[in-house]
Order: sequence, then structure tokens, then C-alpha cells
Amino acid sequence: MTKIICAAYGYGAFKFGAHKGAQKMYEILTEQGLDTILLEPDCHPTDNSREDRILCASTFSKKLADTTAQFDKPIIIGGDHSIGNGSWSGIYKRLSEQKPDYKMGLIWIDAHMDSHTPETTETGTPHGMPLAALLGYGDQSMCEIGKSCAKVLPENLVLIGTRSYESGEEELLKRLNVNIIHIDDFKRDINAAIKSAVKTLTEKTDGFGISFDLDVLDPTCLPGTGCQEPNGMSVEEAFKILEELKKHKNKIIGLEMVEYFPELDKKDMSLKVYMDILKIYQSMLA
Ligand SMILES: [Mn+2]
Repeated sequence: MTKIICAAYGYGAFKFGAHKGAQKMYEILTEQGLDTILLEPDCHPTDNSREDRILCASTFSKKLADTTAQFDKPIIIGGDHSIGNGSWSGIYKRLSEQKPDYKMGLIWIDAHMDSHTPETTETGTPHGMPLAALLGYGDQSMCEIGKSCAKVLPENLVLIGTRSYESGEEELLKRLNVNIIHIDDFKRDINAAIKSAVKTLTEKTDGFGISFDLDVLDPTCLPGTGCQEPNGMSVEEAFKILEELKKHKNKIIGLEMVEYFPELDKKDMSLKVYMDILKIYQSMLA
């Protein structure tokens, strides 16, 4: 049975509330009889300093990595996106112990790049940093989780739906030649965009993971998330990506969904989408 890990961490975002998404999902899924664990933070930032925020995000990600490393193909439910560093560091640790030199592919379905280092960030929020950390850039406490090395090679990473980012993180990803599929390119030719993503995820990898940030969707269809960005994907477009990736389900190593804010939702419309994504996730692992 698939292990579902609800990672109730919300201090990584500027707006506090994503932890409630994980807590709510834990209640719903436990009620449904699914095999679910709830992880809560042990570290609580005492002030708004960057150091404190980063320390607590790293502490939680370490706890999460210790958990994801125990299970085959887990589903991780956030929480804010800072947990991504923990999810994938733990999954990578497990797989690289089974096969040294394991090549992990990763698709980051998100309006943002999440590729800041403490040096380039303007806001200092850890949910803008997990991808840089997974690539091996950033604060040492973030980069050394699971294993003290980069968890994903730039050539095996693809971002899709990108539309809101700062120059520092864009420079890092461009310098590393990461495949970034901006929302306009995606909308112009969805089939070509998905084909490009699949190529990156499967060509030189042993397996790949999916990280889905709800803010990739347009706020008109998904109000229940903390960093809404206009001009997003429709629900149908996002599901099409997942259905195409499902054709390669034998290579899937783990699945993550983040940034659900119940307090910002309208008549549970975001919850419904979140549950639909979870259903697709479960079908990918069946
Ligand atoms: Mn994100």
C-alpha cells in the first residue's frame, strides 16, 4: 500500500497557512482508511530572521527525508514547498543506496522557480529555495540533507508552468542549462512542451519524481494557495501533463503536492482539485 506522508510545515512561506493543508488532508485520508503519517515540525522560528527560517526549514526537511527514505514510492503532501528538499533528498538517499550513481529525474510543476540561494533571495523565504538546494546550491544545512551532494543533475530537471521569478534564481538555472518550460511556451504548444519534459525526465535517468505546486494553476480555478499568480494553467492542462507522465509510470519514484491553503479556498474548489490530483497520483502507483 502506498505510504502517504502529510508534511505539515508552513514556516517556509511568507504567508503562514500551508501546514493546515497537510493537517486537513491527514484527517480526510485517515478517515478513508489510507496508510497516512502526519509529520509536524519540532523547530519553530522565534523571529523572522533568515537564519532562523532556514534553520527550521532544514530541521524539518531532515525529519521528512528520514521518513521518505524508509518507503518505496511515497506520496508527500505539503505543507509549503520548502519541504521539497526533504522529500526528494530522502527518496534520492534510498535509491542511491540501492544503486550508487543513481540518476534522479525531477519535474517541478510550479508558477515559480524555487531556485534561490540565501544570497539571491529578496524575501528570505525557504519555500523559494528547495530546488537550488537539490541542485547543490545554497545553505549547507539544506544541501547536506540525506547525502552531502547534489540530488538531481541539471540535465535531469525540468520546470513547467514557470511565470514568476527573480533574476538571481533565473541566472542559476540558465547557467546550469536547466530545461525551463515557461507558461507561454506551454500554452503555445502543450504537446511539444510535454514531450520536451518527458525527454528530460526519461532520457538519462533511472527514474523520476513529480512535484506539483498548486500555484501553477490559474487562481480563478485554484484560489486556495498562498502565492497566486495570474495566467496559470487550467485544471485540464495540468491533468494532461500528469496523464502523459503516467504513461511512464514504471519510472516513477515518488510524488509530491504542496501549497494548499484551506483558509484561502472558496467552497472547497481547491480541495476538490487537490483530491483529484491525489487520485491521479494513486493511479500512477497502482
Ligand atoms: Mn513552489
